[in-house]
Amino acid sequence: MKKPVDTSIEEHQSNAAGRRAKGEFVRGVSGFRSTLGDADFPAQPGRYHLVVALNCPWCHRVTLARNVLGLQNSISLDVVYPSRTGDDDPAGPNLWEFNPTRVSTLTNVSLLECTLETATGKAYRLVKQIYAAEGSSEGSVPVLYDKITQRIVNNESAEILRMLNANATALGSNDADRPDLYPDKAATRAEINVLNDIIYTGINNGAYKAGFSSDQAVYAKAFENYFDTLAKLEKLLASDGRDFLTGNNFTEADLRLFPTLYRHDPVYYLRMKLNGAKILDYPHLWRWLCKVYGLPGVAQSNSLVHCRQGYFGRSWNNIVPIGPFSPMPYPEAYEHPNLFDLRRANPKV
Ligand SMILES: N[C@@H](CCC(=O)N[C@@H](CS)C(=O)NCC(=O)O)C(=O)O
Repeated sequence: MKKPVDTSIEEHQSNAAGRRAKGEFVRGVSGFRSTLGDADFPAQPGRYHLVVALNCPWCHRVTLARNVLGLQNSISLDVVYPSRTGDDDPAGPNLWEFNPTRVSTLTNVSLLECTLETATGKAYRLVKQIYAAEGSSEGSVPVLYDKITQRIVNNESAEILRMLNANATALGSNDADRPDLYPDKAATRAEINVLNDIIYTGINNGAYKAGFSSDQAVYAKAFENYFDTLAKLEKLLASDGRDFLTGNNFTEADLRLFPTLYRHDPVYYLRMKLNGAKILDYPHLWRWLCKVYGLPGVAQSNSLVHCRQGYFGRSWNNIVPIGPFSPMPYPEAYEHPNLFDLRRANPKV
């Protein structure tokens, strides 16, 4: 019997070609789905490696997990340049490239987070070459890579983040205060699973369905679903003023919501045509966003320069919008201790 699709992880692929032909953006399914902690890939400190693009929200899930779980010293990390190769590249367009000297058109200097490829020993220029070494034609990030067997373990962010949490101690985390992102309690897991599903469909992937589909009706439906889901989450946080989506503790559900909301005001509002509202317009989601941004390791897990540089490629003439200015530039806005109260007192601030 065919395994049912877990819609908190990936999209139904039924009639994907037909839907794509009509203009719908349909995310494909990741091909590498091995389990960290199995006999083939035992959890050990120093053995595993992540390849990420900091603008990619799926990669943001795994850099967040690595940081909040205290795995920075036990899992190595390479960062690609946020814009992919152009038509003039000898290997072809739209490929993730390791290029720490490439100059950002936004900052006029190279991006200090970008690295060479350091996992395979071959110093590949392209992520695609890591896949090609295993006979795969995929090219997506994130990639969880085993430096001992020189194999890709997994390239599905939802699974990578769950595996990092489950194996954090064996992987080398000695952070006694780290959160348990998926606590072993049936009721909590059920709550997280429901949230993951609506967040993935309506928000994480929903943003792409809105911004990358070329069919007005598909866009309109995704737009509506995105803002309906935000309204639902705003209500949940407002119900008892809870800090996090499931109550007092930061879990996978919060972690999976964060990359999209972090990008919403500075990037998605414009790029994904999700201009129904800003996160600043939702007092409780804004409070939640600031709270999560302030958790140890979260601010260091990403860079808005990479996000802004990476999203406005060829279809946007490679010109990166300068704003937003109101109420203040990111990321300083997150750090403003009184912003939430200020806005409550005067909604025009
Ligand atoms: N299911 C994957 C999706 C990852 C994904 O779509 N990554 C994009 C960047 S945001 C990518 O690398 N696309 C290029 C490609 O697929 O070749 C996950 O969540 O890990």
